[in-house]
Amino acid sequence: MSANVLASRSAQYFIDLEEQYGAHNYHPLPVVLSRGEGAFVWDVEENRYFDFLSGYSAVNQGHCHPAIVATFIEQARRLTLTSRAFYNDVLGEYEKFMSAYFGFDKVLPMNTGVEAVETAIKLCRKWAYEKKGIADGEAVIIVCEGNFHGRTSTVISFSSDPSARTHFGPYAPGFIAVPYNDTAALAQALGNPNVAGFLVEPIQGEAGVLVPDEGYLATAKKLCEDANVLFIADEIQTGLCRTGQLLACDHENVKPDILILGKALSGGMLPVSAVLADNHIMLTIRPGEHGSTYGGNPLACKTAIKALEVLRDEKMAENAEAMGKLLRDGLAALQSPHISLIRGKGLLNAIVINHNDPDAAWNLCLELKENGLLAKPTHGDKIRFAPPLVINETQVQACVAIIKKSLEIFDRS
Ligand code: IF1
Repeated sequence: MSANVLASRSAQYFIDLEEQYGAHNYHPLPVVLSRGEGAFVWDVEENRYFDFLSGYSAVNQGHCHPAIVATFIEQARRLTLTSRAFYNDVLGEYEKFMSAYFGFDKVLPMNTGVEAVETAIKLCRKWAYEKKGIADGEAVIIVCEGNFHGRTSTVISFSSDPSARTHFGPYAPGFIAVPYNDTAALAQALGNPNVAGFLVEPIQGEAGVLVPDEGYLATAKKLCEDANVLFIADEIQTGLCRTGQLLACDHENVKPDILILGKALSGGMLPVSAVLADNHIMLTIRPGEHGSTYGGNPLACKTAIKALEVLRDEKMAENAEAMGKLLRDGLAALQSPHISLIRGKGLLNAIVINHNDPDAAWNLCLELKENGLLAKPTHGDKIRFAPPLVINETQVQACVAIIKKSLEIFDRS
């Protein structure tokens, strides 16, 4: 093989291209992926890795799930986009399927997760002015400290993470933050008559997989009901079987007033998100008041139906529950002095590294990569462990062994 062809296939060749021609808005692990299947990805040198990030929980169904890919290809050859200026023979079927699958009267289809969050904010405000009777422009939405709901200017306005908001002002008004997992603080904030909604992640992902106390969601929902405030669940990362139930809210039998979905809604094929609500909320938005070019396109809708059927038919919530417990038990059994905390629900887990070296988590991820497992630190000392929900018992045990071996780097220094 000629030298220039060999060079073109080296990892460094691809890394250099991104360095020169791409915005530097990420700091990726030094690995160049070229293929994915199930719980695995392969780099350009054909090294195989367990994927413990799953596209930030967008490939819950496993990489390139054959049934989802086949559906995508079939629809891509038939009709991909009509715009909402016209009807088509897919959107209505999708909306009916989503309504029955999640138990809401209606769905508003969008594309990225943050677009769905923005849509939920607009819907909540509309309901507040036209149904609750809050004075126009005065609606307030309660959010939690440590939240992550996306990266648009409105959404980072209520972020508490300096890296997400510094020098992106001026910030949108109309939001107040309360400590996460604190129902007393929420109750106090709900005393404000202009509160329209409470936007919450059932588990805070980016903050390092913070699992709230048992009963937090149910108590918060009750407090919102009593205050005539909409409970808005951002299940973009925690939903779609990731935590061992269809939705993380299902662990407490909480039905949100507004449900926000994204990521794995398409099985990692393309951006598909959705906002679900019952008629008394959803119908406050009328024709021409909200929309999107690709929102609800036939390709997205067909793909999402299949992605949801796969989650159900392959019992991925049950597997996430069982494999998550196996993973956490396996990590606990290591009794590693380098792990100060193991937490999570289903297959949304994280470990907290017990080291004062600020690069410890990053260095461990580099070692994990060398040993065949890809993971990435979040907020310094935490490493998220979130493999695709198709991972099996043998694979979980192999991953625990990889993690055990990789932790030995801390015994060398
Ligand atoms: C990045 C985090 C995860 C989300 C929740 C809305 C969105 C996300 C709960 C917006 C997106 C992604 C975004 C990606 C990294 C990743 C992430 F680290 F940023 F926070 F998963 F934890 N609500 N999360 O987690 O959805 O618009 O991206 O489709 O921005 O670096 P999106």
